[in-house]
Amino acid sequence: MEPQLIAELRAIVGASRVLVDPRECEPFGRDWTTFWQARPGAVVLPGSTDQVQQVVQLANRRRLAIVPSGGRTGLSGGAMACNGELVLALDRMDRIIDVDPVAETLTCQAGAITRTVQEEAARHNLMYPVDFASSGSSRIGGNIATNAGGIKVIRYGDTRHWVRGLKVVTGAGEQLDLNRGLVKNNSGYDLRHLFIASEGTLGIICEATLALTRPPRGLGVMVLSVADFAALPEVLHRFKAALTLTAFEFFSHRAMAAVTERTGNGSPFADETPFYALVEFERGGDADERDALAAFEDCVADHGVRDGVLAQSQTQAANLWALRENITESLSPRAPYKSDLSVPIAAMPAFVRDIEALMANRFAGLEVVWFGHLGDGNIHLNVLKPDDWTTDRFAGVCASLGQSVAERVEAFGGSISAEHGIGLLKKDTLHFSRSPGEIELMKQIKRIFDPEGIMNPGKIFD
Ligand code: 2HG
Ligand code: ZN
Repeated sequence: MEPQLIAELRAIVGASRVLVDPRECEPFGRDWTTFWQARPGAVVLPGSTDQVQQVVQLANRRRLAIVPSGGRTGLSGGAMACNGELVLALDRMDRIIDVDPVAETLTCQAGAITRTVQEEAARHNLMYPVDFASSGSSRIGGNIATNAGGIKVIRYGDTRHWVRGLKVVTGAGEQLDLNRGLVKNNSGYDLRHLFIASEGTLGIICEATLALTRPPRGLGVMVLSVADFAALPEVLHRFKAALTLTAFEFFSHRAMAAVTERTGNGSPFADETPFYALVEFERGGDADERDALAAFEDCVADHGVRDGVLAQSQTQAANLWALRENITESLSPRAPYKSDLSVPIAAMPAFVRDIEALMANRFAGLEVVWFGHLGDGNIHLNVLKPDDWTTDRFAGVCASLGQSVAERVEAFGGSISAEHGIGLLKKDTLHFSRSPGEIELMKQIKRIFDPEGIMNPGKIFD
């Protein structure tokens, strides 16, 4: 990047807040994906919304592409800077600004770590309920920019449900204060929602006001072993009818084996079954536990459940959750191709059968690991890279696999991205989930907020 530009950036944020050494910059220019090489031109670390605005205004004058960067835990390449872009990293803007216990809201800078927000809410006997395995490193701005989902969506919805207000700097360099934390505001278009899931293509989220809720009095956790995936929708139905569920997750035996191999903790079951379900429910008292056991017995009698474990302590509950939450990390050494799909819940068994047939016919030899959020109709398809394949060879095959899977998703009435976003990974298959008219409107909206096209170019669409 030219020295004059670096000098101008340094004049805005301070000399030490602009990185230019490629080795120092590289980690800021990538996320958790493995298919692309990060090559950022420089990294800028602003400390305030005003500094963000000045950087964006400078980038407009110089036609400089910006990649916004939060916790860099994304799985679709939305935060990859591969073409000498300026990475605008929110790492320093991580302050909790205010908690309002009456309105039950928390206001923070966009770089606040998800877990810090959850802990701050808990200090006020409140809860920020959006949660996922990467909560310890993901940041609120990135969660909002991707409308992150996670493990509690069945009960609490995704990030969008919890955003009461946003302070943003648009791609044109204007500061906007969107919805100002209000519950009720029917004064025209709600621009806040355009920024949620915009993946950094419209501007930069600098501050957020999040709604909080009251935590449940207690939680129960069970893991069930299941002979056949096809049984799971009915098992979900039975448990939903009996209890207030806060999670209903599933994973295949292959997924659990990856975790038990990695952590050294054994399976809770003596006998292996192809699939397992983790059920978490609100537990106000013993009656809820009795209802859970009755639902379990019902499912053993009629719905293909073979065995079950009910946590008797918080430690046991955490150990059962670890079987699910450690899957991504346990698979990471195999650099998997990931697809986060959704289809209607009732169609999930037929969809899984269909994709298994596709894999057997056209991609034989590639190993598939299934897991996900059954209660949300959200399946995570992970395909492991064979050890002796190069990343390029694997990426090529996965591009073709991605097209075939997206065709099947469309046929089943689903979405090619349930929670990770489009980024670089899915932009070639966006048209399987969105109509040409919708894509054209999205492009027009981008041009309004970002007339010079400097904000995260090439993400979501070209
Ligand atoms: C999860 O549900 C995350 O654990 C990651 O969305 C999914 O690694 C994945 O494919
Ligand atoms: Zn997920």
